[in-house]
Amino acid sequence: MTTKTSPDYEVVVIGAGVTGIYQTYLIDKIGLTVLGIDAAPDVGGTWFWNRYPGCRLDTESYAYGYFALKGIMPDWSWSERFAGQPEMLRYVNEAADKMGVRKHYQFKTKVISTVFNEDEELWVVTLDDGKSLSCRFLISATGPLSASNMPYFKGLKDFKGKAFHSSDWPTDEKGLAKNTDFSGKRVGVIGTGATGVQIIPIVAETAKDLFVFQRSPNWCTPLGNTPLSKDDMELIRTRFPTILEYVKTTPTAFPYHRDKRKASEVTAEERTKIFEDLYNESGYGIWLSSFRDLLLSRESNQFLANFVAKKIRERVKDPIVAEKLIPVDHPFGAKRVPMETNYYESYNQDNVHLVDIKSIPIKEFTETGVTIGEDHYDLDVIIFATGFDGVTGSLDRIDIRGHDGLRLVEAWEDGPSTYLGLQARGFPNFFALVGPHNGSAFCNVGVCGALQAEWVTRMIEYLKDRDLTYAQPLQSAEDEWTKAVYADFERTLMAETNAWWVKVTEKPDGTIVRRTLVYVGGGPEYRKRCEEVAYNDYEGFELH
Ligand code: NA7
Repeated sequence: MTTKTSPDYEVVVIGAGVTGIYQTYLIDKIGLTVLGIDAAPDVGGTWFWNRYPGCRLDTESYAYGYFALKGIMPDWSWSERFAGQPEMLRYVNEAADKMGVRKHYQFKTKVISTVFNEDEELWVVTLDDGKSLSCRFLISATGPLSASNMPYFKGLKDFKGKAFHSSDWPTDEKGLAKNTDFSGKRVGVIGTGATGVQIIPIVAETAKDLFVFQRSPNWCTPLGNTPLSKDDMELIRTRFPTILEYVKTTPTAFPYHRDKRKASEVTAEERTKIFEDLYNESGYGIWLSSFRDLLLSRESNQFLANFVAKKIRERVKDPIVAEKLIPVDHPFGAKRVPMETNYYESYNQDNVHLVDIKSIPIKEFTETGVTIGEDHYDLDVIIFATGFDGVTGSLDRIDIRGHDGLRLVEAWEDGPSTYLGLQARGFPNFFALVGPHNGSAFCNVGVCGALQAEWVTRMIEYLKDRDLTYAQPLQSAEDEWTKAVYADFERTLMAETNAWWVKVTEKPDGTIVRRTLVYVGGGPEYRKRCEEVAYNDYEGFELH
């Protein structure tokens, strides 16, 4: 029995995205006081901030979202197989209404620091309005892709046109994206990851000239979006429980299982037929349901890479441009595979120009555009689709201090060290949802984030029921988990890339160290382990 000071709130949840609002709802449901905090003026998280034209899910809409809430959102209908951002934002808003969570949120507020008070075993959270408050349990749901990467470029501040990051798109008073008609404009897009690949074909439709400044091409495959009819939706609705059970069995909670065979176990003709079928199907299938050794065997990977390269050559008319669009620096699927709609065909338009900035990098920006080598490009608008400081970026931007003033950013300097990807020793009572090394960041976040929030809620309930005020991992449990996460990743071809889920650091002697930020052991294995831990009275945690 402990006699600690009562905190202002039992739980503070940082973030009002899909996972954060569900976590806040669950904590409220078990009767604990909870405060949610978000920098945005409303709910939505990634769907609030990313309003660029072309922004949409590339998870099947019906496989993303609040399965647990079907009871209170039985009438929701998706209009497209892969919903666009405005629909996603409406969905999260309606979910927030139905859950009644807005009243627990303080919006337009940033968390500046969180400091663990050892005597009282609670967190002191300081906000950018100057106020501080305390909570027993701190839960971050800050999103794996919310800290934008806006690189420094010489002269950019002098540019007289419009320049913005994709997640900071200018909006009107209703919050709708402005400046989406590029007629008569010369537009530059920097970055060809999943975001750039969504933006480019849309901008190409109206821009006078679109210059795509590409550092590295990605392996992109067709999204295959289609509208969903009323009948489709009725069928989906009847299948909700089955869909949830199904996606829970797949490694990433997307509705795809890998082919049980290795690529070498079938003939060349069969392989081509399989790849062709997958290429023509919607969504991630080609990445997630092709041969089981795709990300383990270089030979297997090369079969698929060759197939997709051939498709790029077929779709892009200019052979020089086609070659520039074929990746040579990473295996297929070892980085995120952007899902595209008319991406490659955009390069067949006279107004679209691909500029390689790897061999000749950007020199500087000027008042009127950008200089690359000796060439100057006049621009009216520059869109930075330069990605995010993935997974840990949003946590690094908060000054999180645990025992003895230990700063999280320093504790994780060489890569995260966690137990179950949920807690780190030295930071008691702090849970990171969809954070590093847990089974949710490399996953269909709509599903995995919710399952994780349910697990954390049960753990907090367990602690409250027993009047326990302190939980942190044992060093041995954390070491074992972290070692296994790194080892699993090292076995894959993903370990050689600089994808957003890899932390790349250069050591003083010039060596490059790549450490994974995500767990690649698969959702089922992850959740099995979490269930075992819970069943065994939170084995591996130090509780009192
Ligand atoms: P990504 O996938 O990280 O892509 C970022 C892109 O920006 C990528 O092409 C980068 O090239 C490029 N980049 C980054 N910094 C620079 C600089 N300094 N100069 C030129 N080019 C640069 O981010 P996205 O937003 O596209 O997608 C992130 C996720 O959001 C995505 O997986 C979805 O799940 C949603 P590089 O490859 O590093 O050479």
